[in-house]
Amino acid sequence: GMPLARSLSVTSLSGLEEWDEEFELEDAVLFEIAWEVANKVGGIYTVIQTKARMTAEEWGENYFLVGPYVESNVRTQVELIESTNPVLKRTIDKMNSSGCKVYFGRWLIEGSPYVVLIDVSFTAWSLDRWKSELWKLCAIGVPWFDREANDAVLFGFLTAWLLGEYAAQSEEPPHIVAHFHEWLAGLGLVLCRQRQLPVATIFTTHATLLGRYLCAGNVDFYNNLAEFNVDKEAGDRQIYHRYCLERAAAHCTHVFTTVSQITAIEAEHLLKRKPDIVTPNGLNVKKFSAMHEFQNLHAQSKNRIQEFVRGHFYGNLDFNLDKCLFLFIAGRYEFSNKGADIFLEALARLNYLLRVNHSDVTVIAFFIMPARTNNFNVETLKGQAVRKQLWDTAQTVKDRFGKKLYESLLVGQLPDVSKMLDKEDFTIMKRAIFATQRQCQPPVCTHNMLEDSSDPILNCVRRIGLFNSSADRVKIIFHPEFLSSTSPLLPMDYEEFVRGCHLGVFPSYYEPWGYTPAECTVMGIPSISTNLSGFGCFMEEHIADPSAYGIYILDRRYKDVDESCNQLTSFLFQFCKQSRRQRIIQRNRTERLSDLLDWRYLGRYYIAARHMALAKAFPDTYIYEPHEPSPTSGFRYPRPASVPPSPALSRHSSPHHSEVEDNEEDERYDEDLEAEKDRANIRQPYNMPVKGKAVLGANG
Ligand code: U2F
Ligand code: UDP
Ligand code: G6P
Repeated sequence: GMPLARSLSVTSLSGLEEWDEEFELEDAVLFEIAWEVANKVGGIYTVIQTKARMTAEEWGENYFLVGPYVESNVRTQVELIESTNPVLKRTIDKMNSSGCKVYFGRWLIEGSPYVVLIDVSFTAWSLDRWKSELWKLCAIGVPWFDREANDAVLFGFLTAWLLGEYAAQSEEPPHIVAHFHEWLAGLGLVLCRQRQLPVATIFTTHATLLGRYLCAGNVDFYNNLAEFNVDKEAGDRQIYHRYCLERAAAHCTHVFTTVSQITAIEAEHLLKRKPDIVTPNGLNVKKFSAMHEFQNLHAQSKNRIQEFVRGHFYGNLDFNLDKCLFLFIAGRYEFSNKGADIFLEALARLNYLLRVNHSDVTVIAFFIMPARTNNFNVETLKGQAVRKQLWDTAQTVKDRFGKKLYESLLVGQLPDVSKMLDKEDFTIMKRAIFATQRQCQPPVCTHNMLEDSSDPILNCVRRIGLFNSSADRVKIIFHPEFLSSTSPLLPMDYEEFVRGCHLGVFPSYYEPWGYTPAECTVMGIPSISTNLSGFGCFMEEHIADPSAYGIYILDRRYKDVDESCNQLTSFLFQFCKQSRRQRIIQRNRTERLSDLLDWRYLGRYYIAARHMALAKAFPDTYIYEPHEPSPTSGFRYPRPASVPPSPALSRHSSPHHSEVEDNEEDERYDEDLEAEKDRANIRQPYNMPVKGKAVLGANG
């Protein structure tokens, strides 16, 4: 028979509560179904890819991810094999002999989980038949021109077919858990229920369709949540059929979950069902054996960003790169949902503050948001070419210099320094300098934009007038493409880039979770998020003094835009006033929060959701008893033992400060002591009032 899957017991995570689960999974099998399995589109890919190792450890041979077959993805990330599970093998063979194309393999990521990949276009001949079945069944009409919705129909019917066939091929009635993510995968769930398959279903939504659309428009979203006429709003935006698919999945499922409290409240109003449990997003945290390795990585990556900046600002390098701070915003290009609008406005105000205070700090703000482009622009490429040329020139002169030095030493003489550089050396250097003079200012945008005149970032930059001129203390670089280590311009992958920056800025208005600040945190890079993002609320709930840990949470809920913008400006200005030493200390604190975001800790919510679903679908076999109190309620990181690294309060801002600024041995020692004290505190966590179940809080 099949090996029994065992439940995982969550072991010690430096002070975080342990949680032993005594739940026998028996012979259950888990299918996790999403359009982003081995297929990177956005944040759901990150959820599935980072969670795989932990889920595979728990479910072993009984865990299968189900996604679309995309040839280019399979070529690079999947090893196709035969299924060793006889029931699944029969299932796939049967489908393949009935006009489907279903593949089986191992996804080559940590945990190497099994994947079942379905070629939806191969079965496109069934689309019309399935659409009319859908119409008869639940009166959802999918228009022919909506490509994504068509894919959702095909994927839905095919995944339900897979699960139904698996049940039919099993000798004994199986216990199947099927976890569906997002509306694109939701139809499979609806069909499982309608066909009364022996499947315990979970639906996780990572945002709501209506929420995304309403927020992107000009709507006071959070104050009107209860008021929206959902059908009309969906209809007005031509997404009524998608909305129906999403809402049907949310209502049909045994267990409904979403990624944060704030999205739970949104779902309750817009989808008309309260989630049963919140399943926050975790990460697969890498631990380095050397405590300070992440600090070294910061320094290395920062050097590479500095090289890029040297090229980009050639001819205008009149600022001190060592006093230059790198800020960035990254993600899907939703100008106001992601808060790029107030970031730009705050940068304009920061520029003013730094100028009137005669600050020697220069801020470079990177915008990494993909837009339609026609490749890199000439001026930007030229910058890097010029840098290379100057570098080569310096090397040439250095070699000539070295040779003369050597000759001189060979004859037993100290060199005559005034003769080490001759006329030719000067000519070479002058020529290089002449060739690199520049008439224009360093470009704001690295690419040729297809919609240059209507682009929201560029238009905002035009309005606030931040054009990278010498007088500006704040410079802007818009890179409208995701980063890649093969880029000729900035050859770094995203993770390396984040490590090299000083602060991630994510002032989102609509953000169900927000992986970007979480990723910063586990790499020890401070970030700004908001109390309208799932991540921000989660951190606020779990840390007594978030900003001391480099987690700045902007108030966008109780403040109007202008007030929020002022607060953001003040965060940025305070950050600019920190010394290097303070930044190092703060990064150490930020990194110490990693355990809180690790799947080894947050995975327990997914585990709970599965147990709830099994108990609901198979009450004779499974019983679910909720934890009392709920799994993570009450845990809080204490205020750091030493003074927060705010410039005004820090014990380090003594008059001798600048002399000791770079003495790192010293502060590492301090910081280790501090960490020791913090750990001691964590063992006796604050006694937080328990807010009932870890489901829906009252803070809406
Ligand atoms: C929702 O999805 P999103 O697609 O908006 O996801 P984000 O959380 O903003 O994550 C964006 C991902 O893109 C990655 C980055 C993140 O994993 O590392 N990325 C990249 O690969 N290269 C780059 O140059 C820049 C970014 C929802 F809106 C979010 O709130 C939820 O967090 C998410 C998952 O539940 O779903
Ligand atoms: N480097 C640089 N700019 C360039 C090319 C190289 O700053 O345009 C750096 C590179 O990152 C490396 C160093 O210069 O840190 C060169 O070291 P390498 O070992 O390649 O050469 P060496 O200095 O030993 O001749
Ligand atoms: C890390 C490195 C240090 C470096 C520092 C720079 O801590 O280990 O060697 O001095 O980063 O910090 P900064 O915030 O100025 O980039």
